[in-house]
Formats: sequence, C-alpha cells, structure tokens
Amino acid sequence: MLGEFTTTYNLKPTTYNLKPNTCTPMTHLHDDKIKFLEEKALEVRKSIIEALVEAKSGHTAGPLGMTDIFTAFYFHILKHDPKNPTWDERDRVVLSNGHICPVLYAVMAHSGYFPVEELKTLRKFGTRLQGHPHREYLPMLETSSGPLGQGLSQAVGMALADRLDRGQNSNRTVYCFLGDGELNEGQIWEAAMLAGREKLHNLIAIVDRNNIQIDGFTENVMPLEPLVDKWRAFGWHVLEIDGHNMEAIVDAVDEARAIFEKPSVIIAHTIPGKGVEMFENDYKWHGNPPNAEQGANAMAELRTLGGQIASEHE
Ligand SMILES: Cc1ncc(C[n+]2csc(CCOP(=O)(O)OP(=O)(O)O)c2C)c(N)n1
Ligand SMILES: [Mg+2]
Repeated sequence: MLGEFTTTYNLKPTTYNLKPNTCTPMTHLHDDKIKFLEEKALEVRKSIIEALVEAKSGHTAGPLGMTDIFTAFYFHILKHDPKNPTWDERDRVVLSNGHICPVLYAVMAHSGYFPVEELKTLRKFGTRLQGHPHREYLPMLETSSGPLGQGLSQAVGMALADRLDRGQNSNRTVYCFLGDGELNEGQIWEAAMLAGREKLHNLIAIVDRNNIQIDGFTENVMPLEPLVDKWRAFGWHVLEIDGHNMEAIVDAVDEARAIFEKPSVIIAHTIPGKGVEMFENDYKWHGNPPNAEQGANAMAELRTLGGQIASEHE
C-alpha cells in the first residue's frame, strides 16, 4: 500500500531578512589609477610569459586574457592584505579554473605575497607554484583547484558560512572565477541553483567568456548561449562587460556588491592570449607555452605595446 509510506512535509521556503548591502562602494577610477592599473597589467603579462618560457609547459591563453581583470582585483577591488594573508576580514578568492593560475601567481607576487623572482619556479618539482593551485604548498590560497566544476560549490559553501558567521552584516565578499568551457560541468549548475535559492548576495562569480576551451570554440564543442538567460533563470543578477576595460571591471563589481537580493555573475568578454597577436583567439594556446624565441618576440611586442610605442633600442 503506497499510502502507508507516504510522509507529508510542511515545506516552506526559508525566509531571510535581507537588508541592503553595507559594503562601501569603491571609489570611481580616476585617470591616474587607470594608467597605473594598465601599466601594472603590462608587467603582469610579461611575468606570465617569462614564467611559462622557463617552465616549458603550461597555459598561455587564459592567463593573458584574464590579466586585466586580475590586476584590477589585486590592485584595486579586493579587500586583502598580502602581508597578512589570513586576515579574517579579507575577501575570499576561489580560482575554479585552476589552470589559469599563472595569472593568479603573477598578481599575488606583484602585490607582495611572495617575491616576483619566485614566478620563475612555476611548475618545477617541489616548488610552491604548481601547475594547478595547491593550497598545501601555498597556504595563502583559499582552495586547491584544477579539476573543473568544483569551485562554485566551494564558493557557495563559503558564502553560506559567512552568512552564518556574520548574518547580514558581513562586509566580506566571495569571488569565484570560472572558465566558459568549465560551465559544461553539471556541478556548476547545481551550485548556481543553490546560490540562487539562498539569495547569496555576498557571492560574485566572474566568467571568463573567451569563447575557447581545450579543443575548440565553445559554441562548437558545447553551445553555452543564451548564457545570460541561463544565469538569470537560476536566480542570478547578470552583468556583461568588456574584460579589458578597467573602468568597466570596477563598475561591474561595484554594481554586483550593491545588489542585496541575489548573487551576481559578471560575464567578462575577453580575448584569449590578449596582448600578443600570435596567441590571440587561437585555442591551440589554451595549454601550450611559448618557446624561448616565441617568448622573446612576445616580450618585444608587449614592451612596445604592439608597435604603438618605440622600443627601448630605437
Ligand atoms: C573535470 C575536468 N575535466 C577536464 C579537465 C581538462 N581541462 C583543463 S582546462 C579545460 C578546458 C576548459 O575550458 P575553459 O574553462 O573555457 O578554459 P580556457 O581554455 O578558456 O582557458 C579542460 C577540458 C579538467 N581540468 N577537469
Ligand atoms: Mg574559455
């Protein structure tokens, strides 16, 4: 008899007393700060190329494409203290697409977490800078990553825990970086569903919408469009930006932090391999490093900003 096993639940959705976010908005970028961030991004790109050439393996396209965003985060947006990485008030950064860690290592080094010189130890046996982020070796990371699809679930857990700890008064934000190809992982959408249901306004995801993944263009491998509608349907506030425009990056994060009734996702349109023509928009650079000659050419192109300024030898 089916009836004997029927249990009735009095299910009610959890209600939260959601209040406007108390986060102080970042000040709007003035021209000097934009120039500072753009120059910093150039240094970061050079460091990434030097590290990859030295390592003789690793990912080129994703790190160069996300350099402007990571520079804006580590030099303007994030609440963090490189000299005190476990500061309790810090924002949390989850790099779900762990393979782009050369850019994370580079901004961490340039902002003072460890010496810039250490970047040349990327992917060497026994070093702290493994090919995918390893928290056991580098404890100033929030998570280890590499297997795609897991970071958003971890970030949702952190955002829920933050709410339990601090209620609505928390001034900490959890940022989760995701690749667009990574969105093929079903676990992402489980986490997105829970974040929407829990109205995690302290969670901001940033999708690297570079249109490539390991073996092709995303829309050929597994179409993601209409991507904005997908996130909206899961209960997220969605923003779309040019991921190479410092003002757009900062304004989007400001808007996302001001939203208090749902999580936000920033879909950042980026050019994979940005800054070096040979690497741009070619998925073959997803997981290949430049050799010494390609690296030297790339450095020259970056030094002259693609021929816009005279090189130091002219
Ligand atoms: C669970 C899992 N499956 C496969 C891989 C291998 N893999 C590494 S990166 C990548 C492509 C991901 O595409 P995207 O997130 O768009 O990264 P991009 O090429 O833009 O850097 C794949 C399939 C992995 N790291 N984890
Ligand atoms: Mg991609």
